[in-house]
Amino acid sequence: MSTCRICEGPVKEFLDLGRQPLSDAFPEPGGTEGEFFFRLAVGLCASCTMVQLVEEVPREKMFREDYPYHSSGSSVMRAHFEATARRFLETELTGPDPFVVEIGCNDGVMLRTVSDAGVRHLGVDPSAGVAEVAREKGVRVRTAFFEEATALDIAATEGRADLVYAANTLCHIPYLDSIFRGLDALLKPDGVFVFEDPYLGEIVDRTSFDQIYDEHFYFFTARSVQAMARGFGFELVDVERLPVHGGEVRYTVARRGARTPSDAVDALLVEEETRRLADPATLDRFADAVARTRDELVALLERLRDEGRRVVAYGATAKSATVANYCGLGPDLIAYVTDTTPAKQNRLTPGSHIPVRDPEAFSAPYPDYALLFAWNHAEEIMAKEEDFRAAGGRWILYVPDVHLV
Ligand code: DWN
Ligand code: SAH
Ligand code: ZN
Repeated sequence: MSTCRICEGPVKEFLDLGRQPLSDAFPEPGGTEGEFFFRLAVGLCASCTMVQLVEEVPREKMFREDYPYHSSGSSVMRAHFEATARRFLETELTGPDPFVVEIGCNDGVMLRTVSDAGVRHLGVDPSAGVAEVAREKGVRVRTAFFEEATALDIAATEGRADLVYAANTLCHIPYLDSIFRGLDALLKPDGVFVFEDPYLGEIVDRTSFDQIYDEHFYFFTARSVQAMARGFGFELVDVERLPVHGGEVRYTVARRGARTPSDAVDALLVEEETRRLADPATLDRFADAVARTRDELVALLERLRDEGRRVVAYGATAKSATVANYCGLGPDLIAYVTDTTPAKQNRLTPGSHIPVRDPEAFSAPYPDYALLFAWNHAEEIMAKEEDFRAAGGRWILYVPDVHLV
């Protein structure tokens, strides 16, 4: 039994996904000796209900100079973050000389719109390569891990913030006690902290177990976020469901008593209670469903191989490291993975060592089947790759279950 990173309560493991690599470290062909592995397992805190990894990977191993993920690689995500920025400009950032800080700004996908509007902002991201790309877009960035010390320094040098925002980043940070002490120092008295991350309710509904990998340490719910916020002197005041990345929730947290919680908070809490989202039995059923998906996916891929079909994968996502390593997928079952990210191309997938090829490889010639690792971008990708299906190709999906499209 491990100890909860939030409340020190007992954490009971409910799913073991085995030995896993760093999900965003793509070795060069012939350069696989030094790969780092850890045990990927998830548990539920019996006390505060926070779902979390049982083992923590050192942050410097994951978020480095050459961190390959660029948020702007999807047109749907670019539109999502532009709309998010515009909403903030009309709501939280309307006072005199407003100031917004983004934790994990990556390549500036959200802050570029804030910068273009001439509003004072600062991104914080430890991955120097993507931070530099943000700077090229006119975004101000500090290459650093956001934590208490960083927040104190920002508050001292730039003043306090009206809004702190984090997308797909807070769930990456085990040390949330330090983050909340930092927020307390950095936010104005009525400032808010807004963050959005994959929602445990969706992960359970869709058996999207590939949301579990080294970088995703926490799997939030309204209940666990409410408990966490209270524990740190804050309060959950709003929730909003988002369709991106397979289903997320955007949480708004304020200082206790500073804002009136919306009806949406209660509604989501009641929904979670009714469906028993934090019950050990619910999570045990999820673990059974994960094993079934693995068995069905492996059976399908082995049958296609035995029939001589040509199968590739689409999108060398961080998520796919979990699928490939948990299911034992290698180059014998998947000829290559195609991906638009130059830093991933001509390298191998982490742990599973499937070659990564550029998008041109996909149509030259089209394969018989394509396993959609980037299933969260299905609409965008299927629209772009219409010719693949027109040529007789079929998509293989494993979310919410194994099926062909
Ligand atoms: O939380 C995280 C999310 C936001 O991004 C990070 N920990 C890491 C990363 O996770 P991911 O790699 O699973 O994210 P995506 O957005 O599902 O990755 C999509 C991948 O597919 C990228 O490598 C780009 C590629 N891609 C492509 O080849 N063609 C994407 C699109 C839209 C395309 O058309
Ligand atoms: N916000 C973007 C990026 C998500 S990827 C989006 O939604 O697409 C997660 C990002 O968090 C990476 O760029 C990583 O470098 C950054 N990150 C990880 N730990 C961090 C920390 N402690 N402080 C700030 N950024 C962090
Ligand atoms: Zn706990």
